[in-house]
Amino acid sequence: MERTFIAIKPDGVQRGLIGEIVSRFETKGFTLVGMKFMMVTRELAEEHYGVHRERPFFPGLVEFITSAPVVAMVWEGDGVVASARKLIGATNPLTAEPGTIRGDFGVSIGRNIIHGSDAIETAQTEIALWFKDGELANWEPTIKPWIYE
Ligand code: IDP
Ligand code: MG
Repeated sequence: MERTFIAIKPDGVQRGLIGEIVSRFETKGFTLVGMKFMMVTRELAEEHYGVHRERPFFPGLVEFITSAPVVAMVWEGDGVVASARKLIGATNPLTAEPGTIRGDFGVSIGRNIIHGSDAIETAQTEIALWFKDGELANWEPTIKPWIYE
């Protein structure tokens, strides 16, 4: 089944939003298959955000993402990659719709609380970057028939 990589960024952790954010994915009906609370190394940050290496905000972004713990997660479900992006909302929290995580909790593009993979292929790359195989659980929630027809 489809999987995506989600990370609660240092601002989300510092602001005490871990439970709230995890709850949104759980209550939506997605399945948590991997989770770790960790400091991000500069090397991992630069690799993860490699596509933005030439952008002016890149040095600040790497500083920010390595400045406090993050919660790295893998969530599973039908259409989870695109759906998670919708739950997260637009990159700039000021223009993100109310009801989305960024729309409800943020005001600044450089403090937008959460990361989510932008495509199925990106998700596969990011999951492999952040997690080893043995860190992911292959399991089926017993509630599944009440979530999927
Ligand atoms: P996304 O997280 O919605 O996919 P991207 O455009 O891929 O957004 O940018 C990656 C991350 O880089 C953003 O989530 C945000 O943390 C940071 N970022 C993007 N644009 C800016 C900016 O103009 N100033 C500061 N940080 C930015
Ligand atoms: Mg992106």
